[in-house]
Amino acid sequence: MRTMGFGLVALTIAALVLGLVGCSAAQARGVAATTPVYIHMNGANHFLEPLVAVAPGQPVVFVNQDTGGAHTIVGYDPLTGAKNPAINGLVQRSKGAGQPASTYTVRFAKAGFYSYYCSVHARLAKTFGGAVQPAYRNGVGGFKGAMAGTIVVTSDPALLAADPPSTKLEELPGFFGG
Ligand SMILES: [Cu+2]
Repeated sequence: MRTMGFGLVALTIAALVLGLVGCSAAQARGVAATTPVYIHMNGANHFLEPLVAVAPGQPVVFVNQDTGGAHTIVGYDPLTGAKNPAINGLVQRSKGAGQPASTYTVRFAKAGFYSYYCSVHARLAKTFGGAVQPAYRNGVGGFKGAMAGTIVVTSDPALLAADPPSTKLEELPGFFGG
């Protein structure tokens, strides 16, 4: 009787441990995979979180805080330069603090690397073979880098835990600009 009781407890513990191991890092931190990860844009003409990791199905929300103009989010394959229709967004300019920001939400079912750029503030420059790299677009204000980023879709808890601290939809004063 005692032995059986112990066996039951051991089984329960094993099931709990296995259950925990099966959780994503987001779940382990108490954040569901349905909790969005945010990528913001402002007058610097940059994606402020250019590299994020999300679980399959987890929403990625692009938020435009730029009072100066619209931005696009265009997916592409760095090896071929082909467009990736899985990412194709347009976010209008913001009217400023306290006003709703324009957003674009995207989700990915499959693990992988998803590259994107803003076709208004960056261009795809040819490198070797058919490969391309986002490059600065001359005459564009803001930082002198290419407005581009990558979303890593993964179930790897270490990558998910390395995500930048998630921000929120409404933004802090001073983040607006155009
Ligand atoms: Cu842009």
